[in-house]
Parts: sequence; C-alpha cells; structure tokens
Amino acid sequence: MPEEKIDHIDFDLLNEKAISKPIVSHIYTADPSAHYFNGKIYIYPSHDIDGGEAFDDLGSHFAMEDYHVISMENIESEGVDHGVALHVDDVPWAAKQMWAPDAAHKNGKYYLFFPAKGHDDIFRIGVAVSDSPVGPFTPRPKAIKGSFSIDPAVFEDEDGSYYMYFGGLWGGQLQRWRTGTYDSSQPKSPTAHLPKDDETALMPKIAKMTDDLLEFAEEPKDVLLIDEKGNPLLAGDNKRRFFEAAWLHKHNGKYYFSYSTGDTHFICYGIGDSPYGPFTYKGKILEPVIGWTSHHSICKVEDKWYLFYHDSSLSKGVTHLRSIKVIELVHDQNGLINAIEPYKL
Ligand code: FUB
Repeated sequence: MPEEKIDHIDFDLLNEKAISKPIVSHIYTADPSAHYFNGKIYIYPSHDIDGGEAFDDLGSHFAMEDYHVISMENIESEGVDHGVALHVDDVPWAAKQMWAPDAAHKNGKYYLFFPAKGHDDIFRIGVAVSDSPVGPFTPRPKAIKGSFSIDPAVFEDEDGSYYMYFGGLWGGQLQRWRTGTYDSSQPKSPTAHLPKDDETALMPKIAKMTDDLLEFAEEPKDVLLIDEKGNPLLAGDNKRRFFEAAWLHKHNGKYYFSYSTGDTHFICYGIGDSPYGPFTYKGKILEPVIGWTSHHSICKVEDKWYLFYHDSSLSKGVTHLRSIKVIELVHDQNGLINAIEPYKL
C-alpha cells in the first residue's frame, strides 16, 4: 500500500464537496462494520494511529493497537465514542496490527471478531466477548482454530446461522495460504504467491460459526465470484476481483457479497442465492475515495439501507489516518445497487 502523491489536491474544497462528513473527528477511524442492535446503531471500526512505521505494500504503517466502539442514536446524530473496547496488550496471542473488525449479537452477548498479527508475524482472527455492545470485550486466549488472513465479517442469516467471511491480499497474507498452510518464503514480498493474471483469482473465504460463535464449525471454503457468463473472475481482472473488506447483506431474499478491489480502489458487489455463493459480479458500489484503502459495511436502519465507509480527507490524504462516514445506499427496482460518487466534483 504505497504512499500517494497528493500535493495537487485541495482538501478544503474536497471536504466541502464530500457527500458526507466524518462520524467522529477527535480520533481517526476506518473499516466501519455497522450493526443495528436493539434500535441503536453501533459501529465497530479500526482505530487508526500513526505508529511511526514506514509505508510499504504490506501495510506495515497500519499499526493499530486497540478498538473503540462508536454508537449513534440515529443516522443523523453525532457519533459517540465509548473508549477502548479491546487493546492488543490484553490479547495473549496477538502482537500488533489490530485491523478491520466486525461484531455479532446472540442471546444477549456481543462478540467482537478481529484480525491481528501473532508473535510469529502471521495474521489470524480472534474473538472477544462482552455483555455490552460497546465492550469492554474479553478476548479468548487463542485465535479461532483454522483462521488466517484478515477482515472478518460475520453475517447472521434469517435461520439463525452465522457465517464468517474473511481474507485479504498482499499484507493480508491470503495468497500465502494457497496450499492450506502458511508459506513463509519471500517474507517481504506482498505479491509473491499470487496467481498469474490469466489464472482464477484468489477468492475470499467463508466458514459457518459454531453455536457459541467462538470457533469455525467447518473448514473455510472459497466464496466463488463469477462473471456474467458464469466464469470465475481472473487474478488479472483487478478492477473486479476480490482484494479485501468482505461484507454480506441480504435484501429481498438475495445475498449480496461486497468487497474492495484494493489496488483499483473500488467497492464492488455480486449477488447470489446462498450465503456460500457463487456470487455473480454486478458492479460498483463506491467509486475511489481519498486514501489508498476503501472498506465499508452495509446496514439497514429501520427501512433504509446505509453504506458506512471511510476516507482520508480529514487527515488531508494520509492513507493510514482515515475517518468513518455514512451515506444512504439505494437498491433499484431490479435489486441492483446505485453506485456512489463520494465527492460532488
Ligand atoms: O485497516 C487496515 C486494513 O486496511 C484493513 O484490514 C483493510 O481492509 C484496509 O482497509
């Protein structure tokens, strides 16, 4: 994830033209996973800091140490920061890089799912539990067995099943797990182990969760993303293939899998008939934002859908100092999503 040349951008103008403002501006936040629990909006974001790490394509400059939960009474109201909900120092298996989390609610308990690098420099996914949606969360002593890579998103289906989607390329290490074990060769390369451009792209992963939401109930499987002809998206199709930031929502009985294309900076989606896919590519949800990364969630609040996303406009383009935002998301009469331009330029 390289630093960008952004000298030419007028950030005051851009902030004026942005379609929405940061939900909080006293801290930097990113990767907003939003949920509507008990009539209130809760957002589980990354908490961006400048940890002093050099920029690289492995994302070492994303050196986050803790999570804060942000709540909103309604979609127009101010975001309220509930303080530190979980710190890396309290997670026995984790060493650094508390990246994009998500949360779920079941039987009066709240579950925070989060990726972090272990002491062996390998990303895994952990879970922490609380009686309150805003924490503090108590982490499990070990990461979820069989977990790897980053960006967990946990979807509750209407039959009460919960599924975790996850995975991320480059610094997210998904490409190192192609044989089922971690390939530690060429440790500094973000792109070694990727498929060739004319090969099938690496797909995100899905695993059904156990009833207590603490472990995988099955081996993670590929989530197949296909084009309009039914062919898997190719690795070289980087304007459409999966990179990171998996999310799942269900609308009118259809499953919508959305994700970031990473190095082409789009949020895209596909539609399917099962939580496992396949998902047929349908288009873009969000055009590129200021900053290298794009990461979102889609949440229904009363009768409207909203896109929670982030950009780096508040920090004037510092790619690892981002701010969470929200805008209404519209499904048209055919169930397709109207793409959003984040700035009215
Ligand atoms: O916030 C760190 C990483 O940046 C996330 O895990 C990715 O999805 C990207 O937003």
